[in-house]
Amino acid sequence: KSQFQWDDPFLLEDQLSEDERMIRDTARAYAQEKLQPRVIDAYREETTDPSIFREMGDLGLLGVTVPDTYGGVGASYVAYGLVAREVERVDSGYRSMMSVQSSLVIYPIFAYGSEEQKRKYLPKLISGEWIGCFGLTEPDAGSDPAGMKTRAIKTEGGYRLVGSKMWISNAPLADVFVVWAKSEAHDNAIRGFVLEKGAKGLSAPKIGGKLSLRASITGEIVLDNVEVGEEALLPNVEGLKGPFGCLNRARYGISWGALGAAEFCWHAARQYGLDRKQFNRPLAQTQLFQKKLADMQTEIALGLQGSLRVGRLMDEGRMAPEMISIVKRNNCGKALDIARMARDMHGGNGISEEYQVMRHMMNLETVNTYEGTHDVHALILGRAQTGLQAFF
Ligand code: TGC
Ligand code: FAD
Repeated sequence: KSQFQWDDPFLLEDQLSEDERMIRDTARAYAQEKLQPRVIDAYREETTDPSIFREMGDLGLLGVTVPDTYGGVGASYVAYGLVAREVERVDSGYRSMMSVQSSLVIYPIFAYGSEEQKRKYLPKLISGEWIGCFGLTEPDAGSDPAGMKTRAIKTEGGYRLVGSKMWISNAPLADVFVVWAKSEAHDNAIRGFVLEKGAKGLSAPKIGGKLSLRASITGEIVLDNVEVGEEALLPNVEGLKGPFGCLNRARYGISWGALGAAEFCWHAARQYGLDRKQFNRPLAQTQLFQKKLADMQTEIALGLQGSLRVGRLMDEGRMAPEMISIVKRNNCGKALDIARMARDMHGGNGISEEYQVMRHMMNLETVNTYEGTHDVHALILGRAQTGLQAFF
């Protein structure tokens, strides 16, 4: 009979390649040694340290799936997921910074950009020298990005961008802005544009007062008649499949990341239950406590296997976006339930920043909402199995 490993029930470790384990170990060491010591203060003070991008870049943790021609390491999507899990074990905000840079900025330039755009932007984004952001959501267009109002108006030799984007991760720090707009010159189809900090009319004010994801800066993007040349257009994609192609990758990474946060909360609740005694016995020796730990272990183990399977299918080129909706929706929802449960299992201490479970719980509210809310992914899956559109 094989030994049961409580913290790796299905022996996920055995299912990883040597290279994947190596990248995962690098991410884990970085996250624990460099991110963990600063996260409590960063969250309390609502500050984002931009040097994190450079640190991640130096270790090869940005754009890991991009080939080395452009500075990446050509790793698998499973490796990308493992990086997300390790970074989010510390904080969802730090994983957000990484996944926007990798999946929402580096990926569209790699997949849809011209050779000049790739050579100009990718090496500096992958090294973390430049910080990127992705502007899709608008004040009046969140779940329904087709309703965006931002316009690209044709000018002689380029475009004039007018509009605004809302809730944009990294925006106030960004050097490179991937922005989606309806282009009059292309029958009003949605097109991607790469803008640079300092362009006249471009600004990115910080959104303050967030009670979630406080270690990751979020802003607006204001496009007040920003003039760009033809070379700013991403030439190789048109329509919503452009931004969705990026979101597929980011949502997949989030499915791993959310479980990293959940694992932190599970392990913390278990340890707390072993250490704390009430009624003359450890809390962990009560039936209710053990039932909660069993639920956490089960959901995390199943969720990780789901993400691993989707990652392998992505690496084989057999991914359908609905697969990603299943793991994004399930793993975020379950992680949020687990964090709330862990908060409760810590009693009064659970609300203290020192124990960290409440920070994860607050973060996961955002993670469950962005990149397609829990309910929007249910509608994507409902449509895929009934053939009936229930969005409108
Ligand atoms: P629909 O008619 O379904 O599709 C329009 C076109 O897009 C194509 N498409 C996809 N292509 C690739 N991958 C996917 N996942 C795709 N989903 C759709 C589709 O084939 C079609 O192409 P074509 O060529 O026929 O035109 O579009 P709809 O308007 O009905 O959309 C419905 C819905 C709800 C599925 C969609 O709009 C949606 O997913 N809404 C959620 C919005 C969202 O996820 N926003 C994320 C913003 S970015 C963000 O949150 C970053 S946070 C990052 C961080 O900090 O970590
Ligand atoms: P809405 O779409 O208004 O939804 C509100 C509620 O209505 C939700 O519960 C939703 O599920 C429900 N709902 C919507 N439509 C339906 C329907 N048809 N049927 C039933 N229920 C429905 N966006 C970017 O482009 N780039 C970023 O970098 C980025 N970073 C973010 C960072 C943070 C911290 C946050 C909070 C958001 C970020 N977003 C970003 C935006 C995010 O993707 C949106 O908030 C999300 O897609 C939801 O859109 P919304 O906020 O407009 O909510």
